[in-house]
This record gives sequence, structure tokens and C-alpha cells, in this order.
Amino acid sequence: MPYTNNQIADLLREVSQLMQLAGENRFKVIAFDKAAQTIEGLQENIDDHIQNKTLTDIKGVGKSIAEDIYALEETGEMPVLEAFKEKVPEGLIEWLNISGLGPKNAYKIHKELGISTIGELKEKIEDGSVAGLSGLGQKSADKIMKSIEWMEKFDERCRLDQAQEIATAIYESLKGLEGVQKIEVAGSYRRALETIGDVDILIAAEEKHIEGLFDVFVNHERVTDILGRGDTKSSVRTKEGRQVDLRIVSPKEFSAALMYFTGSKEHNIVLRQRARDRGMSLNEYGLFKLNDEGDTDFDQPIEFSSETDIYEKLDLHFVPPELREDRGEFEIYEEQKKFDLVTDEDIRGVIHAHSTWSDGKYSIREMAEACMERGYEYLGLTDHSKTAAYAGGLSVDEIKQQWEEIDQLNEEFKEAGKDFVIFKGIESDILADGSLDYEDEILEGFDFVIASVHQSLNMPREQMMERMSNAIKNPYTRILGHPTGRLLLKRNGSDLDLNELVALAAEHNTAIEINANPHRLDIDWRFGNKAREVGMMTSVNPDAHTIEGIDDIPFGVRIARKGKYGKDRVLNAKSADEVKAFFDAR
Ligand code: DGT
Ligand code: CA
Ligand code: CA
Ligand code: ZN
Repeated sequence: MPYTNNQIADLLREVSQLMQLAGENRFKVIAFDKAAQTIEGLQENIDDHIQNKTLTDIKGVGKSIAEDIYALEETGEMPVLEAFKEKVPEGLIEWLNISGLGPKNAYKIHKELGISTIGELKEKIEDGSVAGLSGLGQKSADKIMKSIEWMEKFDERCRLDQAQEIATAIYESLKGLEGVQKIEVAGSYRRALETIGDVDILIAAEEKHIEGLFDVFVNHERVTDILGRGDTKSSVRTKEGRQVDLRIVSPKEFSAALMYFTGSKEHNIVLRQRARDRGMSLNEYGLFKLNDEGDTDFDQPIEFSSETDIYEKLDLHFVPPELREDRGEFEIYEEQKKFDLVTDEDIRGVIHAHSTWSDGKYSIREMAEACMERGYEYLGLTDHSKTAAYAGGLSVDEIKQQWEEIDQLNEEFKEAGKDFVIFKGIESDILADGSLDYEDEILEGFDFVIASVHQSLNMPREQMMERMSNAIKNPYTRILGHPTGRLLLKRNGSDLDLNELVALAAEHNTAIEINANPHRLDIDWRFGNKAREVGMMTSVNPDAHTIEGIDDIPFGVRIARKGKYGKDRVLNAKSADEVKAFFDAR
């Protein structure tokens, strides 16, 4: 894929920052920074210059920077960047994330106090050394301390996609090793919580293999610190700052341990009580009889072969991990063996995607073909509406041109015998009073409208409720997009009574999406019980701005499962005809 202007600018800026941390000559630093700025503001595509070898024609891009960019295009790596990554201590690079501490001061502190980790930096702020440096002072030191504390607070958790990357890498490196009989990622990751504290991995192996497996684990390339190593558990910190716990248990204990370490704690408490009520004791080692005093009798273990087996001994059917939160799952699985939660395979189409007509990176055709390659049957295209000018929102003229393009593409697919359709949609901004972005005669022309708030998210609760209610009631609105506008671990969403909106949506036959982008996962799964009670429809929408964005759908599916949505209440688990019928029923 060709590099974009922004990607190149970001890399050059990273070089200039690392150069500053390395105390490099000021003019070189400025040269990289200027080149970044120039390329960012360039009208033409940087890729054309790369292909034509004309980078030095750009004012502010000298010969050596040009060579670095050509090398990037050829090898995928920028030599100057790699060189500075080697040169600058790893801990020091993390300092760049401390807002209020620029690279210049970072270098000064690093050099004059001889420190390079955040821990050392905190010590030197506390003992007054940082404030004592020329050009810094107490006020700056306090400010730096505050941002460190803030950063550490948010760093306690990470998003599901970030946890997935770490968990998958470590899981893959362990699963094929000698002695590994079973391996699972447990904890909040297995439960598909939208943010993850630490990653918990569990292995079943015989004792003689334990040392060797822990050796591999603590020496994994992502590991920067070993936090602890014992007989059955080791903990490490990865370069992303995430803690990973590995526990190794005997094969016969595995299912009980998996159940215990999957949690949640709240779910486990109920399980333990159910065991006691039936004369048994459940813990991380297994299931045991109670003795006459009502204590666990470890000499009287009860055999089991799987999690399902343990659940059945507690008069329950298997509870899918996503549901183990003590939020109504026991009532369901006492009764029902199978409660059909939506799965990845159920998803038949892609709803909510952007193209180059607004702020997407690919043409409608490219997006449609990417959907087909993935086996989807339809694409509900929704570029931004005119009020979202910053995101290239569409004017009425552009809408009409886009409709023509979609008609042509649909015609072409039909003639080629492809069973695929593009629906004409729009992601309309919800204006301050709750109205949509175009006149009715234009709205009428779309197959469907997703209504989303992109501005003034922080209106008082009452006004915000009025605004959202109006949008839900609007007959043209078929789907409400990312209802709170939250960005996980970054920005809280709007202040809303979501239970009330869920009920209103069900009443007006409007769906509320589960935005599958792992930064959002909005509507939150916690409103799933209410949605189930009132029969609200959802749609698992990638909000894709790129082809890769389509592949966020599985994150949304996990959240939909967690919210107890069966495929009957997921719009894009339906056929194109059924979806069309839902759109038309406005
Ligand atoms: P996290 O890491 O904060 O995202 O959330 P979890 O659920 O992964 O929590 P974690 O890593 O502290 O522990 C993993 C599981 O182990 C947890 O879900 C349930 C179980 N567990 C841990 N500590 C306790 C406890 O004190 N009591 C009970 N019943 N279960 C526990
Ligand atoms: Ca955990
Ligand atoms: Ca843990
Ligand atoms: Zn969108």
C-alpha cells in the first residue's frame, strides 16, 4: 500500500523527537521537523514523488531525508529512525508520552541527572533535583509530576484490541511447545471486557515441563521486566507496559482453574455458593466434597472433564465466557441449554462504512470488493453529511453524484452475476436540536440513514436526551450511531439515560448500533439486558474508514454476545432482502 503524506510526516516527526532525546545537532532536528510539516501540508500525494524519485523537488526536503524515504519505500524501514531507536534508551522514549515534558527538557534531565526511566524521574522530581535544573523550576516539575500520575492512571487498563495483540503473540509462542497439553487466555480478555487490566494465560502441563515453559515466557521478545517467578505462576511486563500472568496447572485441574481465572469475581462468587448449596466446594484446584464441619475435603475430589461438566454439576448449562458477569446469566442457563448468541459466522453484511467521498481512504468500489472478498453479501455505505465539513461531509450535489455511482456499481455487479448490493446510506450529523442534516426530499432518496452526534457532545443531560430522542423518533433514522461518542480510556461519552433511549428506540423500531471500532464499542454491552427486555435491534457496525477497518467487526460481535444479542436482533446478521425491508419500514 502506498504511504500517505500523514504517515511519512509522522515518521519524520518521530525521528526529530528521537534526535532531540539523543542530544543531536539542532539543525538536523529542525530539518526533520520542517520536512514533516511540509509533507503534511502538501497538496500532491507524497507517493507520486516517491515513485518518480522527485522528493528533492519539494522545498524543505533535502537529499538525505529523500534517501531515507526511498529506503522506507523499498525496505519498509527508515534507516535513520532505526538508528535512533537503537541509540536512545528505551525508557527515555516513554518520556515522550508525558505531556508538558518536551524532548528538549527530557534530554536535559536525562543528561544532567543521569536517569532514563519514569520511576527515576519521579524520584528526582520528589527530591527537588528536577526543579533545580536551569530552565525548569518547581512549577514545571509539578506539572510533569501531574502528567505522569495521569498517564499512569490511564495506563492501568488497555483496549481489547491492544490486549488481543499482546495475548495472541504470547499465546502463539507458547502453544506448540513440548509439554503444553492445553492453553487458554482467561481473565477479562476471555470475557471480552472492553478494557483489560492484565492478561491472564493458563497452561495445562506436567510438573517436569514447568521450568522450561516459564523460561520461554519470561524471555519472550515483548517482555521488558520480570515481575515475579514462582513454582506455578510468573508475571511479566511487556514493552507496551502491560502485565501478563502465566499460570501452569496440572492437566486434571485445568478446567477448574480456567473457570476460576476467567472470572468474573462476581460470577465466581455465585458459582461457589451454588457448589456449597449442593454439598460441594469449588476452588481454583477443583471440585471437592464438604466434610462434616462444612470445610473443603481435599481427600474427596469430584471428577470432571471440562468446564461444561463442572457447570452441569452445579445444575447449569455451559455459560459462554462473555456472559460471566453475574448480570442475569444464571437465570438464563438454569433453564436454557442453548441461548443463541450471535457469532462471527452469522454476520452477512457490512453496515456503516466511509469512502473517499468523505473521510474514508478507499473508493466505494474498493470497499465493496473488500466486502465481497470477505464473503459479505452487502455494504451499507454511509459517508458523512454536510455539517461534518471537517470530515468532508457531502453536499446535495455530491450526494446525487454518489447515488449515480452506486447505481452503476450495483448494475455492474448484477450483470457480472455477483450476489452483492450496495445500500445508499448517509451518516447524518444530529444537529443541536436533534434534527437531521438534509431536507426530507433528500433524506427520502437514501436507502437508510445512520444518525450520529459528532459535535457538542457535552450538552447537559436533559438537552442531550431531547436531542437524541428527536433523532430516534425521526422516521428517516434507521440506526442511531455510536450513541455516547465515548473514546475508551480517552474521553467519556455524552451524559445520557441510555435505558430510556433503548426503550424509545425499540418503540420506534430504530436500531442502535454497536460500533465495533475497539476505541468505541458503543452502545455499551451493559445496556444489553434492557435491550433484550424491550426487543431493541442492534447492528454490529465497523464504522470502517479503511478496508482494514472492516475487520473490526469481530470486536463488535464479542460485545454483542456480551450484551446477550441473538442473531435475530442483529440487523447485519440478516439477508440483504430482510435488511431492505427493515430500512423501508420507516
Ligand atoms: P482485569 O485484569 O482487571 O481486566 O480483570 P480480570 O477479571 O482479568 O481480573 P484478574 O486478572 O485480577 O483476575 C482474573 C480472574 O481470577 C478474575 O476474573 C477472577 C479470578 N479471581 C482473581 N482474584 C479473585 C478473588 O479474590 N476472588 C475470586 N472469586 N476470584 C478471583
Ligand atoms: Ca486480568
Ligand atoms: Ca491477573
Ligand atoms: Zn462513521
